[in-house]
Amino acid sequence: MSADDQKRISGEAAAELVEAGMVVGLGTGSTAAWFVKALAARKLDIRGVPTSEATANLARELGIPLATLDDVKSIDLTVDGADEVGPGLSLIKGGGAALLREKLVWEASKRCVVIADAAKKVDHLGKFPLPIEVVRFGHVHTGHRLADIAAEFELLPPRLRMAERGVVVTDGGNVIYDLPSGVIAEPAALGAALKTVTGVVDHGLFLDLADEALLGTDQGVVKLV
Ligand code: ABF
Repeated sequence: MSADDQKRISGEAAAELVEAGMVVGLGTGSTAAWFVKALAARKLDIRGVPTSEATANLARELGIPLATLDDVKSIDLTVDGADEVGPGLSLIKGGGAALLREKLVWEASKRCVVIADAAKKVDHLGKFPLPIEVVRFGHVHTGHRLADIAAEFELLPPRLRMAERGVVVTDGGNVIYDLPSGVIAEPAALGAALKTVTGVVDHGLFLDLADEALLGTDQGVVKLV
């Protein structure tokens, strides 16, 4: 089974968790897109809260009624992808540059389910560079302070995320620095240290936020709790 097939079956399995009347957080990325497509096909009476403009556009195209996060008191269920699924359902997210809206939606949700292909499951976080969302104003100076934090954790300095058209800018108008780590030995300590840096909005460590993961594997969908 291809990675995309694994993403598809995990997204389709998550779509079956949704019930009529729910407010549903809609994740970002290619796995989450499979979930949104499968959810739309069910034509349930739900409201979706998108975690990115890209997901909002997809949901609109597919006819899913949308609400903003501030329109709703809480979210019943959020389904979203991840870059890495580590021990205790610790996650690295943000490869899709949507980590800030994702984390805000996750923290407003009663239940959060991660969907992913099998390769996303790792024994320890860090092979995927950790995305850090940084205010654009003075970001070069913020990047230098992030390099100091990285050195304290014996990690390489972060790199400004670029695309063909130039600097990657998030839906919120911020930039992303990616911290190559290899192994993040102390995710909670690293996350806390990053948040002390003026100019850092948030980072892609999602710790103690996921309630379960649905992994697409060659043997079918495996649930991790
Ligand atoms: C999003 O899903 C991002 O946080 C994460 O980077 C991405 C994973 O992308 P994909 O599902 O395309 O592998 O939530």
